[in-house]
Amino acid sequence: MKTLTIIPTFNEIDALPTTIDRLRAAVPESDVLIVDDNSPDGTGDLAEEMRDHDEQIHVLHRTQKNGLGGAYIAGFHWGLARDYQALVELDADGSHQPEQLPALLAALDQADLVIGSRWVPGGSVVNWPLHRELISRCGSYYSRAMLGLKVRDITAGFRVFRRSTLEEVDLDAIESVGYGFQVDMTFRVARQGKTIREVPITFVERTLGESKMSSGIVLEAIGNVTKWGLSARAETLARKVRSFSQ
Ligand SMILES: Nc1nc2c(ncn2[C@@H]2O[C@H](COP(=O)(O)OP(=O)(O)O)[C@@H](O)[C@H]2O)c(=O)[nH]1
Ligand SMILES: [Mg+2]
Repeated sequence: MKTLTIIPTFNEIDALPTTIDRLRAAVPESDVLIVDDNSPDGTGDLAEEMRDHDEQIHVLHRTQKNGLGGAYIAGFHWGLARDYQALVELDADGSHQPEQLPALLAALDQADLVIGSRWVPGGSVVNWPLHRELISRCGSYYSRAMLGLKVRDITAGFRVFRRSTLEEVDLDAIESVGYGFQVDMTFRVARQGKTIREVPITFVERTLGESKMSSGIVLEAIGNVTKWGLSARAETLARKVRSFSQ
C-alpha cells in the first residue's frame, strides 16, 4: 500500500534528523512529507537539505505557525492529490517511535483508522510528567463521555488513515488547531460508521526541543468537545421529539 508519513514541525531542528533516520530505517517504503510552519530555528531549511539527499522526502512550507491541525490538513490535501493509499501522522520529536509504525500499518488491513494508543492494555508512556498524563487521560475520558465514543486514546497523534477515510471527511470544516484536531477527526470518522482500531504503543517524552502544548490548546479542546457533545445531544433529542409528534 503506497504510504505517506506526514510530520508537522515547528522548531524541531534538533529532533527531526533522528526521527527521519529512524523512520527511513523502520519503514523504508513510506514517503515522507515534512510540513513546516516557517520555524525560526531553521527546521524548514534542514528539511530541504534532507529532501535534496533523499527523493522520498518532500517538504511543504507554510508561512506562519498555524497549529498542528492546520499542518496536518495541508499534508492530507497534498497526499490525497497524489496516489497514496495510507496516510500516517507522526510527531517530529521522537515521542512516536517509527519502529512501531509497521504494527499500525498492519492493523489497517482490518480498519479505516488505526490509532497508536497509550491507554489500551500494552500501551504506556515513558518519562511523562504527572500533569501531562492527567490531562491526556482526563481529556480522553471527557471526550469519550461527551461524544459517546469507545476509543481509549482520543487525543493520540500517532495514526494511520486509509485514503478512503480521509476522502469522506470534510477536511475544510475542521475547526480545531491544537489537540482538539485529533478528537475532531476521531469523532468525524466514527460518525461515518468507520472501523477504528487501537494498537498499543510506547509513547516516549521528547528529550530534544520544546513542547508546543499550552493551556490555550487544552481550553480549545475542552470547549470544542463540550460544544460538539451538546449539539449531538440536541440533534438526538430533536429527532426523538419529531418522531414522537408524528
Ligand atoms: N507545522 C506545525 N507543527 C506543529 C505546530 N505545533 C506543534 N507542531 C508539531 O507537532 C508535533 C507535536 O507537538 P509537540 O510540541 O511535541 O506536542 P506534545 O507532544 O503534546 O508536547 C511536533 O512535531 C511539533 O513540532 C504548529 O503550529 N505547526
Ligand atoms: Mg511531543
